[in-house]
Amino acid sequence: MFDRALMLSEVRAGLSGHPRQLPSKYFYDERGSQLFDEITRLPEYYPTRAERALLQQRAATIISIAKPATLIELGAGSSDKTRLLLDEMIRARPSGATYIPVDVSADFLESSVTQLRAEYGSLTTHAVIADFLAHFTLPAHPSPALHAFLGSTIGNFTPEPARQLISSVSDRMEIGDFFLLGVDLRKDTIEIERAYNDSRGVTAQFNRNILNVINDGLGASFDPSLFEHNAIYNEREHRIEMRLVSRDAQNVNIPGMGDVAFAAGDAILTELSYKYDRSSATDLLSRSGLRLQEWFTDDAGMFALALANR
Ligand code: AVJ
Repeated sequence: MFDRALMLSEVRAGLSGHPRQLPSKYFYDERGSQLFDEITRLPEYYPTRAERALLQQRAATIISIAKPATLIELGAGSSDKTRLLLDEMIRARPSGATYIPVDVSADFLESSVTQLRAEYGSLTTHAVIADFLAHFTLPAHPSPALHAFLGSTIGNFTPEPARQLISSVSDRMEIGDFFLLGVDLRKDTIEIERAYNDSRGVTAQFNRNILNVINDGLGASFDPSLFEHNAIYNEREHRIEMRLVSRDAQNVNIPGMGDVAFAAGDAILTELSYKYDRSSATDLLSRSGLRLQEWFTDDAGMFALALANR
């Protein structure tokens, strides 16, 4: 599933640095994707529900502004919320629309594309198996296109990598194309922290699963039960910081790297999840060569969809 040599070099670099960290992409093996799916249905985890409600409310407006012939979705996953956009696209263009999901997981992509083809008779689909962080070329497609990056996945990126990612989208955009970005909003710390510390402990399992993924990929000897889940909101940086904290002193063997020693209380940073407001989102877009055209939020101010163009 993950490239072994790349994983070793990233794990080696991540665990040798200060602070120790692991790349968040390693949450998502099959079990991790299942656990994330479970997270999206937790009462405390509001972002997925808030974004779906916003799309339900605003899809028609977004489509009437962008008038897309093609929808290009980065990190498409199960394309679940995407249906709300596809429905409106097809309503506006009964003669046919094109959907290009871009995702690293070939299995996931193939099954969701097969499903969509069965559901939408007039839809042309081109699955692109690629890491949206890497350089990839889009297949030829009808213009204009709506490029979508939903789910507040941008929240995982610190400012400079976030700018680079959105800039690479901007570079692929043609005149007349639009970009739709889903961001989680800054709000009461208690409410944000609750979303990452659910009462059933699903987020804790999701967090610890990254150690199973490293064990499977590298033959490492992590015992996930010896690490405690920790998620706090850093108000100054406007981000959730998720860590795994060693309960005791312990050694972990990582073939190709050797023994890594943890003292009780030593932490591994596993995820950052940045929260935005209109001004910081506008700034991110403009530093990436894009102009905010519309800013849609729900009444409770939980989540936002930013619509931008060049
Ligand atoms: C998939 C990155 C949007 O940051 O909220 C959920 C992942 N981590 N609970 C997020 C996540 C812990 C999620 N993103």
